Amino acid sequence: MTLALFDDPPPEPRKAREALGPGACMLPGFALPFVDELLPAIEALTARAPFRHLVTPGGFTMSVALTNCGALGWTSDRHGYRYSATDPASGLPWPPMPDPFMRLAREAAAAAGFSGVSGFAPDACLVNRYAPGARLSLHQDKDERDHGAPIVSVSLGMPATFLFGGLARTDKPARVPLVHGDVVVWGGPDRLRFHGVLPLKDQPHPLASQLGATRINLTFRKAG
Ligand code: MD3
Ligand code: FE
Repeated sequence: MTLALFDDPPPEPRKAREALGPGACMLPGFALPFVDELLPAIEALTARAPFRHLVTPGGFTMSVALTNCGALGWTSDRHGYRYSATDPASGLPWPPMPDPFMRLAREAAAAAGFSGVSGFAPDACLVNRYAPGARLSLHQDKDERDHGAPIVSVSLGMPATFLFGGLARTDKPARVPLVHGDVVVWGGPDRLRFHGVLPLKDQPHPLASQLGATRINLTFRKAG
């Protein structure tokens, strides 16, 4: 039997706020005070708009399952990627953005220095669900109309390794470990950096027990 636990180096002490780039900032544990409100809201919204595995324009089925809430939702099929006001699976509008989602996104953006005129006003929240082995290959988020607004990302459940690349696909990405409750805010000069997620490990003792052997990532965007 292998106990991978003992092979890992000791964890670095975690700061309250850590710059990942000139416009990218990690807020360790920032979402923890919101978790008790986020989990039932995720349950409710996925009852209306269930997780699904989308097909990419290239014909691959994504290993990450996703759904959306808010006025716009990101979707993909053989014809391309786009934001849509309705869920293609039901023809209905996406569920509205739950209140605690919006509060968390706005507070995190403000804590990272993206307060703007009246603060971050996301109109889309993409909800990604990772089972062990699921991954997200390097990509840019550029389907949003306004690249001036930041993106707020919230990690829940099992830990993952985030890949933070450069403005060219070939730039060697940095590895950023993300755990339950971590929030990352990306904007300004870092907004169009390539990024991805390494295949999720099957961690035997997930800290966030209510989510079981899964990781959920919320990304808040101003898409329209
Ligand atoms: C870095 N999701 O859904 S969000 C995605 O963990 C996506 O599910 C990842 O990438 C996940 O598109 C991570 C983090 C993220 C979002 C936008 C970025 C990182 C970014 C834009 C620029 C640079
Ligand atoms: Fe992305």
